[in-house]
Amino acid sequence: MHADPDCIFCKIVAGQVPARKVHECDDLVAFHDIAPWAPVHILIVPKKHIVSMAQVGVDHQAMLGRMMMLAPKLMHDLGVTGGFRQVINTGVDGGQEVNHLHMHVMGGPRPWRKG
Ligand code: DGP
Repeated sequence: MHADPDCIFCKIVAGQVPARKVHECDDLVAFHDIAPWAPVHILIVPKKHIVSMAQVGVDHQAMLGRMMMLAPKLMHDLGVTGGFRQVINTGVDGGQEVNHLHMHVMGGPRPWRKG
């Protein structure tokens, strides 16, 4: 598994930094965001260190499809019934702060920050 020793999400994937994980499979991990914008705010990350959507290629298509489709399952499992947002920030101008590809999945009763 490719990992960056300085990456906080790689450390969460490896279990070296604690996180409230809600899912783990061959290529993805999902856990609660430490600074939630919404009542339920999950991050879905690839286990492999990929910096952002600007670095993905055709080899990542299946993983990205699984990432996209994991969101509704997790929201259902976490009791979110009224809808949710899926957001990926890419690069500095995209507002990305952690340089390990991640999808925000946010739901729960409004009002909450639009982000
Ligand atoms: P972004 O701006 O898209 O790069 O969002 C990064 C998110 O990662 C932000 O909402 C806060 C979250 N985050 C940063 N560090 C940690 C951490 O150590 N643990 C958890 N659970 N979330 C973190």
